[in-house]
Amino acid sequence: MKTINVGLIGCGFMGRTHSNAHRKVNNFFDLEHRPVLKAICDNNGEKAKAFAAQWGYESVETDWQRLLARKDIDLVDICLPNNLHLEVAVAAAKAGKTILCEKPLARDGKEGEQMVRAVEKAGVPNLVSYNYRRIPAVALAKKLIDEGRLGRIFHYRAKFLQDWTISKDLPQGGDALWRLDVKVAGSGVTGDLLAHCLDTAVWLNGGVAEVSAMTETFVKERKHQLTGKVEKVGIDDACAFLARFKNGSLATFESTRYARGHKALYTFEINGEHASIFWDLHDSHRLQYFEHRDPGYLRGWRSVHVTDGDHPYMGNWWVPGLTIGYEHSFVHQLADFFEGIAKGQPAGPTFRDALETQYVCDAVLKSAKSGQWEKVKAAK
Ligand code: SOE
Repeated sequence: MKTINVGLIGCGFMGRTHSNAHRKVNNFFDLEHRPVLKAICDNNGEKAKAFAAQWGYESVETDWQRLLARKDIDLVDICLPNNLHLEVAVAAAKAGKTILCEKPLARDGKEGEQMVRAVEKAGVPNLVSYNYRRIPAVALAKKLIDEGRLGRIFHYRAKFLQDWTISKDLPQGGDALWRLDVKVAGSGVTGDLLAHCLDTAVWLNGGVAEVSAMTETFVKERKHQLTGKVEKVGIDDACAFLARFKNGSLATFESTRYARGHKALYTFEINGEHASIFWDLHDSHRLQYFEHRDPGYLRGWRSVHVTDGDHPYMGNWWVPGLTIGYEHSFVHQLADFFEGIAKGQPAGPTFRDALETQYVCDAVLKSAKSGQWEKVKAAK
């Protein structure tokens, strides 16, 4: 078995999800590669040390450039805030490292383009962590669509609702709250949550041609955790947009961090000529499927419990009927990434695939400003 020495940068929530996946992947998937937790890097040395002890990293770095200079690091896992993705990924590509980068690819398409150029010039394997496409029920939706069961697609509908930023006393910026600081995050719910919806949507239903969007920032000023000053809030707290897919289907997307009672309500529905599919993250093992070609007296929404051995990924886990959860989507992502490397058939979304999502986000934010329909930049 070939070892892949991992240098992971960032000890936050995503650092944990990725570390957990590195630790588990070989227990459940038969792979040519085995990740070794070589180094954890965070500019806060104490935090990095504690993280290393908790997750079993062999060494600690406090400077990502030193990490990249290390010859014993094969894979750089970027779990940093969005404003650092560009610089770190470009340097990692130049250093010849394999790269796993947390979503979104970047703050905008311009940054994303530079990242795509860097990994393609260096010829290094690369993947962006849009984990929801690797939830078994979502992967089953992809299979059903690819089998042509839905026929012509008419509609796509997605939303991602949260409620954690409603308090006007919540500061912006710094650890855990950088998602509220536009300079760091690039945007609010558009880049953070709608990017997830878009990754799934483009994967399931193809490219988006044009969008018409509205955004709102409900709390206009917040204290900045790092400067201590009250500063203007530059992110979109909520965003809703209409879209036309290249295949002619119509779509609505909505996201907010102001939907009281909703913590992570990601749902999507796709309606075709013959069948429809609905999925809900809060009931993540269920795939709702309606098949119009069933005999009339039997027609109805089926609720498929996606836990059987022949369902995507599930044969690698327990026995039929037993569930897995959010964390496992990251394990699947790593298994697919390593399998792609072994077979020379890159798993998606590569940086280039994720650039397409970035272009849609750019068009959404542009449309919210212009008040016009905006075309999505064509991805090559
Ligand atoms: C934001 O609260 C967040 O953590 C996103 O950044 C993640 O990508 C999403 O999966 C859950 O919500």
